[in-house]
Amino acid sequence: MSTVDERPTAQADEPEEPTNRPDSSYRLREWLSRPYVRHILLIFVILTLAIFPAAWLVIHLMNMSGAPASAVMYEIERTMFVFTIVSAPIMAITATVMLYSLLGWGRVHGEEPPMQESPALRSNPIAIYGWIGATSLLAAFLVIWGLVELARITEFSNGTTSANQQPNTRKAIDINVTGQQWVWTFEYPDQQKVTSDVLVVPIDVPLYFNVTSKDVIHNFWVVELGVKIDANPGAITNTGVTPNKLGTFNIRCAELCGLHHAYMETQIKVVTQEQFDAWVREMGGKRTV
Ligand SMILES: [Cu+2]
Repeated sequence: MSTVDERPTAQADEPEEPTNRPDSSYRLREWLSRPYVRHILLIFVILTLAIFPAAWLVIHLMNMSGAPASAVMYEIERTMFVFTIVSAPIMAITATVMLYSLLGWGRVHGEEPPMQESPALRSNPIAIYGWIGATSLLAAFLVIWGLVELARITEFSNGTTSANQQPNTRKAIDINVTGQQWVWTFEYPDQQKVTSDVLVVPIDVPLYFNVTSKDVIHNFWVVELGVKIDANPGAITNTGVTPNKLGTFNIRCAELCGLHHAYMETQIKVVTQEQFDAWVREMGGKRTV
């Protein structure tokens, strides 16, 4: 009898105190009205907004040498940008809580006593289901986007079909890529086996790479075109790309392969079909079909 009488009295006397009532919206409003929550939210919004230009700047700096120079690289960059943007709020809230815990928590403001403990979230359904729901949606989005992009990139890189079996209207050019400590060599089997240490290719024509190594494992990386595949001794790996931008771009080795790994680099020159034909003739091969 006495407990029943006391409860409403206690509520009337201390309306500010969170009660045991299962009223989530009241608890949420009460939580949002606390000064430290407002500070945390402010830092969170500022950090989230700061990540957007940072993501743009990273891609801009990456592209100073001319990327994207193929549809594959365009898709890769778009994925990096979208993933950065959608995960920015999660990154920001983690950094905010860390920063506030390190720097702001337990500070004494004037006469206020320091806070003894953090607020409990475990009995707040809005916080619990909101967090589970938001992170599940985010994870599902990343998985679906990733699978769709993977399929598109596989298609743009000519999949796993060799050049002479491609359904493309324009015939692909086969290029045999050989890595060895510490140079790249390119052979054009259909252009009378012209061999070069610089990759010269015509624009808008699909390329099909047969990649191997003479010694250790290397990695054939055509930076601005978004091509990266292992070069293994005794095996051939295949990938392809269609360059869609004229210019000179970078080829590097992306697998630590010994003393001069860092200097194992050359260039890809994307030229017009006429320039390519002239180059092949100059190198001693015949005109491409
Ligand atoms: Cu290497």
